[in-house]
Amino acid sequence: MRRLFFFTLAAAVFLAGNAFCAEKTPFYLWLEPEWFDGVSGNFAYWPGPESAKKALVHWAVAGPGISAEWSQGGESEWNSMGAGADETNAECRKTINIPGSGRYRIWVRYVDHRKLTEPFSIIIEKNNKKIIEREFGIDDVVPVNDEYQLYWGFSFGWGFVEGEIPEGQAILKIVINKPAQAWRQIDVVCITDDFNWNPSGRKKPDFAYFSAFTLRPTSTIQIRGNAKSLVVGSIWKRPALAGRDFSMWTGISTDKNWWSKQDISNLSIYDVFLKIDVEGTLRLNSRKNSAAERIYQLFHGKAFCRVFILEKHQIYQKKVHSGNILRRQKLHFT
Ligand SMILES: [Ca+2]
Repeated sequence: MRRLFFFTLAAAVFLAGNAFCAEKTPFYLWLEPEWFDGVSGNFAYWPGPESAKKALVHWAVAGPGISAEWSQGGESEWNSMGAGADETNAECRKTINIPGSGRYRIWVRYVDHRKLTEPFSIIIEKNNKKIIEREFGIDDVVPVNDEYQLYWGFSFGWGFVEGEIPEGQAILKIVINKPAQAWRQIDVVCITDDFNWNPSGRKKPDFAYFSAFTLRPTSTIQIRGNAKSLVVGSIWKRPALAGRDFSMWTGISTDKNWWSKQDISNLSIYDVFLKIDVEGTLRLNSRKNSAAERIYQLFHGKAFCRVFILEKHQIYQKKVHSGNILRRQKLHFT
């Protein structure tokens, strides 16, 4: 179940050509060896010396790393694979597809122990014949006085081997056939025909479209266009509604008989409010004033924030502090 946490079996990065680049598009095949056939179980060096030496006769999933790995940016796709220092017989493999015959560089990211060996071999086979083979872990790929080497005694580093590979299927193997002075731990293999690419940490190669970011226009006018035909304010001004920039719609009385009796040309908004003051509060409290004056007083009173809540075509007057307004879900205005 642990493998459910891994993102991919192997990440193959095929970069398509683009219209802006006349050069051949590089090929990168990024592989996570912890998913290769022949890798099983778990390996960890951090429980102690015995754990770091133990031989299992196979590669095992290592990680996720703890402080040492995380301080170096972590392992690609969360995990790596490992084998103990006493291991002498372990092999894992992956079938790969090479897009065209030619020369390729096979990069491998692995743990390089300071002043200790960690031998393993990268092998490419075609039709059961070895066409590329190189042993890693004898020579250093990280300077012995690298900061991580000095702090942890080991660190991830990249090494590579080059060779001719025919188009089509081939087998990539990672093999241990001898003991080491320290455990073996491998994170990534990347096969590429881009000899200018230098890996850094667990960072994958850039996608081809990234190269478009460096393009610069030959003419500023062509890119920016021409705004001479634009009139400032002509396209972002909101259309008026009933002659206003903003209006709040609200339900009012639907009493047909009442509306039929009204002189619409002289009807004020205050008269409408008064009509639908179903609780009669306005009439009870303000009999000495005109409807307009009563509504004005109501709206502009300082002691309370008065809120009308519309519900089923009726308006109820409430005396509430302004802080309570948002607790009422009905439409309101002050
Ligand atoms: Ca990995």
